[in-house]
Parts: sequence; structure tokens; C-alpha cells
Amino acid sequence: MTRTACITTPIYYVNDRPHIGHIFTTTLCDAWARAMRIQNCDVFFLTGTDEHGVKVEKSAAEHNVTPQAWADTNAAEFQRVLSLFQLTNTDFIRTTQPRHERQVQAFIERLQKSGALYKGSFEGWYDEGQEEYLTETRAKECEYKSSISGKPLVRAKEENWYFKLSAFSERLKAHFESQPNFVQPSARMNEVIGRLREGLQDVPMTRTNFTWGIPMPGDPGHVIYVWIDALFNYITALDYTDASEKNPRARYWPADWHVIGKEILWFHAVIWPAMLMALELPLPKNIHAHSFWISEGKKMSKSLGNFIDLPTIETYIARYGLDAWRWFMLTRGPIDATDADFRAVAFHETYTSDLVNTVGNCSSRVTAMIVKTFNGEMPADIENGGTWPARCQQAVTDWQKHFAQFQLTDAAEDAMKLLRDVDLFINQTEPFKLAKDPAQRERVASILGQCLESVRIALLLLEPFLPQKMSEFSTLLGMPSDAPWNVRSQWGYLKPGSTITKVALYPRVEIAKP
Ligand code: ME8
Repeated sequence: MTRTACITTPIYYVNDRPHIGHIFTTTLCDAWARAMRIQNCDVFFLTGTDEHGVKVEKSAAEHNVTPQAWADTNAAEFQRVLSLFQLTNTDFIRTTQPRHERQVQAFIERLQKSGALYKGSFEGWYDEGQEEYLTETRAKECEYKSSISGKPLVRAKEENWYFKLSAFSERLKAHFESQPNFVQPSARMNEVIGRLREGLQDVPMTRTNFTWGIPMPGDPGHVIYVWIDALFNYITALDYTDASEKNPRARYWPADWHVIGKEILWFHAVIWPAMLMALELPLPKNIHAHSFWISEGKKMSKSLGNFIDLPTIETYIARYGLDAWRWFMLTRGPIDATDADFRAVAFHETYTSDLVNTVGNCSSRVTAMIVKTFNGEMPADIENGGTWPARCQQAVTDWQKHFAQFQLTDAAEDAMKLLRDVDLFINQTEPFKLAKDPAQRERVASILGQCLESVRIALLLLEPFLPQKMSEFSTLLGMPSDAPWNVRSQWGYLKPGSTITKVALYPRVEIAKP
């Protein structure tokens, strides 16, 4: 049976326009989805938009349109961006879709029946921007100001429906102990465990101060809190109110990865798993909480003018190409526990050193020599490839392991190392010199054959990162991209006599004048 693989992005608020942060997270998921697809997995890659809540209600009012019209416009913009960046999501869920609303209500009714909900009144510190209550300890820690917006927290009191989060404390602890890699990077897992030790408060799961949301079943004066509504997207998209085999999407749950930014980890690592426990449904397998992009050394802000918004990104793509944009996101991005700085100079240097001087140069050097020396024919039978078959096999195995653990930067490095090794081998064996001596023809054929097959495998491993040029390369070698993974990833796929043309993948680009 084909192995399934499921990955999700956060669903993005429609009160904001798409920017580098959203595109970054979605690109990470896209690279993973592509890597699973080339390994012939049955992939479900989900993204979408979060359309309810006070923030959307307010920004719609500021623009003099209904919340639904505002959501429609901005959701369309998020969808446009997906195709602009050739991101390969399977589905796009919008929380105002009937399929979502209907199932959220059904899940909430189930929670009610399970005894996990109660009605009560609550007073506490509230971050209006984040729509989140903070415990006394945390409110004090951030000096009663929002850690995100800096605005003062407000004292708020509400009569609400509550989810008994506190009842799941022991089960959550046990889960984190038995699955220490549940949250990545480990620094983030430790934060969650630390916070769990401070004790859990029950979470309000309805609101009465606004109406733009899903009504609470049986209590229509209450609207389901936007975060509770939003978290369910991961399973409503899979029609998971029907978890039986009759539902063709049920096979994708539990998701392999929820990929999110670090600021929304608590919801994903604690509240969401606790709700799933209450519903007796399987928990997601892993959560990856990445850090933030900052820009030219500073936090991105509209007023500083250093915001990497869509028009800015488009100038990079026009100049360097989409592959270059993805490469910078995926290898220099804030994928781990530290923030990453977006600098124009770093972008340029990365493009030049990695794509022009390594990927481009190595592949054009090898193909050019074959064209020149052997008239564009794969010269040798490489069955005996010296140490290269084993090296390539190792790179493939490491790459698979790194993708499975969502270590995307390491997976890219597995391929880059192979290319650097090929370059080194060429410099040491000097086939361009040997080619002048007819007696060395066989030796040259064998060197170049080994190089080309190694480059082929390295470039296959780079496909999820650089889909445009890498698929071009495969086509040039006459390699069908739908061939099974265990054939494509193996040494010896290229046969003697195959036609080889010289490739020029990444042109040198002048740095933009500021
Ligand atoms: O939080 N660097 O949506 P949102 C990297 N609707 N990633 C960034 C970023 C930055 N500077 N800024 C944003 C929400 N992101 C909720 C989620 S999920 C059930 C509900 C990315 O539109 C990052 O993935 O504010 C972050 O978690 C997400 O955008 C927040 O998007």
C-alpha cells in the first residue's frame, strides 16, 4: 500500500496581506510535500485562511465592507500567491466554508457530551491583538504588555463556555515524556514542558463580545472562540467527523507535521492535543515551530519600511528566479530556534555561491566535458563506479532521514556536499587534461560517467528545493520524472549511450544597486 504523508501550514488571518512569513511557512511545507511525492508517497498538503474573529470583523469595518466580503477578497489573494509561487497544496480550507462550520459544531457537540466543557465566568489578563488570555505569572513576566504588539493587556471578564484544559495536564505530560520529539526544535519542546509545570488554566472557548464566528451549538448567543474554530481546520479539511474507512481522506490523519511559527506553539502543542484527547482522536505526529524572519537586522515593521511584502518579494523573483527565492527561504530561513535576518546582500551571495558556483557550475562543467569529448553521449558503463555508488547511496539515505525529521537545511546540504565532492574529484583527476591523450579515453569516460551520475542523483535530491531547474535537468537527461523513486534514486539509472546536452542552469546576476 502507498504510504500516506500529511503536512499542514497554519491557516492565515485574512486581515493581513500575504508576506514573507506566510510564504516562508508554506514553502517549507511545499518542499516537504514535494520530497514525499518524489518518494511516491500519497501526500496531503493543507493550507488555508482563518476568517473569523474580532480582528477580521474590525478590519472589515475599517474598509467599509462585510466581514465575508473582506474574507473573500483576502482569501483570494492568499490563493493567488500559492499559484504565483507554484506551491503545491492539495486543499485550501477557509473557515467560513460550510464544510468547516458544520463539522466544528459537530466536534463541539461531541466535546460537550464528553463532559470536557462547562459554562462559567472568568476574569483575567487579555491580549486583545492576540485574542488570548494570559496567566498572572505570564502577564507579570511581560510587564502586563502584549509580547507581540507591546500594547497594554486589559483586564477582561466574561461568562463563557470553557474547555477543561486543566484536566489533561497529566496526559499531556505523559505524552511529552513518551514522545520527546513531539515538538521541534527541542528548545521549543522544553519551553512547553516548562510552561506546563506552571499549571494549566481552563480555556474559554466561546465569546459574546462579537458575532463574526461559528455559533455555539445550543447556545447561539455565544460564538466559538476563533482559535478553537481555527485549530479544527486540520481535521475538518479531512472530513474527519467521519473517521471511518468510507471517508477517503481519513487516511491522512494523524498529520505527520503541523508547521507553525513559534508564537502559536501553545495552541498547537497543548490546547489542540488536549481537545483531540477529549474527543478520543489521534494526536498529530509532530509539530515544527520555526522562528521569525527579521529584515536588515530589525524586526519587520510597516513604519520602518523594511517589511518584506509581496511586491518586494516579486522584485527578487524577477531578478533571481523562483528557485533562488525558495533556496534562500529553505536554507537560510529561521527554520530552527533562532531568528533569521533577511538581507539583500546575503540573498545575492547565497544565490551566487550555491546556485551559480556550485549547482550550476558543477552540472555545466560535467555536461560540457561530455559534449566536447564524447559528442554528447553518456560515455561509460558505470556499473563499477568506484566509491561513488556508495557515496550517492549515503547521500540519499541521509536526505531521506533528514526530510523525515523535517531537517530541511540538512537535507539540502546532503546534496550540496555530493556536488562539492564531484567538483573536488574533477580537480584531482583533471579529466579535461587527460582528454588530450587518446590513450586515456577510457579513463576519462569512466571519470565523467561517474561524475554525471553523481550529479544526477544530487540534483534529484535538490528537486524539492529547486523544482524549476531541477526538473529541466531531468528532462534534458531524458529521465521521466514519474519513474519510481527506488529506480530514480539508484546508481546506474543513466545508461551508456544516453544523449547528454550541456546545461546552464543558473546565470550570474549583478547585485541590485540600492
Ligand atoms: O496566527 N517569520 O495567523 P497569521 C516567519 N490564524 N514566519 C512568520 C512571520 C515571520 N516574521 N510572520 C508570520 C495566525 N509568520 C492564526 C493561525 S492556525 C490554526 C491559526 C507565519 O496570519 C508563521 O507561520 O498571524 C506564523 O505562525 C503565521 O505566519 C501566523 O499567521
